[in-house]
Amino acid sequence: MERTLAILKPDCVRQNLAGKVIDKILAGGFRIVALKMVKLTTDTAGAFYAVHKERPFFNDLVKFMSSGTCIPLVLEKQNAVTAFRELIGATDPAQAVAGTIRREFASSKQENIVHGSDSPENANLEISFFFSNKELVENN
Ligand code: FUP
Repeated sequence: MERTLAILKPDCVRQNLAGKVIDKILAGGFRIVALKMVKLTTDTAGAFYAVHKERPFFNDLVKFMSSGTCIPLVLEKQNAVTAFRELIGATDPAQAVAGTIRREFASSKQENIVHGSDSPENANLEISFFFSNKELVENN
């Protein structure tokens, strides 16, 4: 079964929206394989988003992602990567389809509540960024 990495971002946790977002994830048919709370350092956040290093928004993004608690989750479903990106909606909440998590809860392109991997290859890299194999619960 395909897996993807989600991160509930600091804006989600600060606004006490984690429960509501997890409800939507479960209602969308995803199984949670792993979940933890982390406070990223600027170095760790920068490493996670290294692909965006040259982008103008990189420094602000790193500052935001290290500004509070994040909740990374490993999710499992058929076509999990694509299905999860459909559930969360476009990067810019104003462009996100009605009913998506970002459309419902996000306030800006930066503070957009949730991350979702963009390919199965990146999902595997991002899962191992946060979780060891023994933290993935196979039979829950
Ligand atoms: P997404 O795959 O939808 O999370 O979006 P991207 O990979 O393009 O961007 C990663 C993160 O960079 C976004 F979640 C938020 C941030 N970002 C900005 O802050 N400003 C932008 O214009 C684009 C992205």
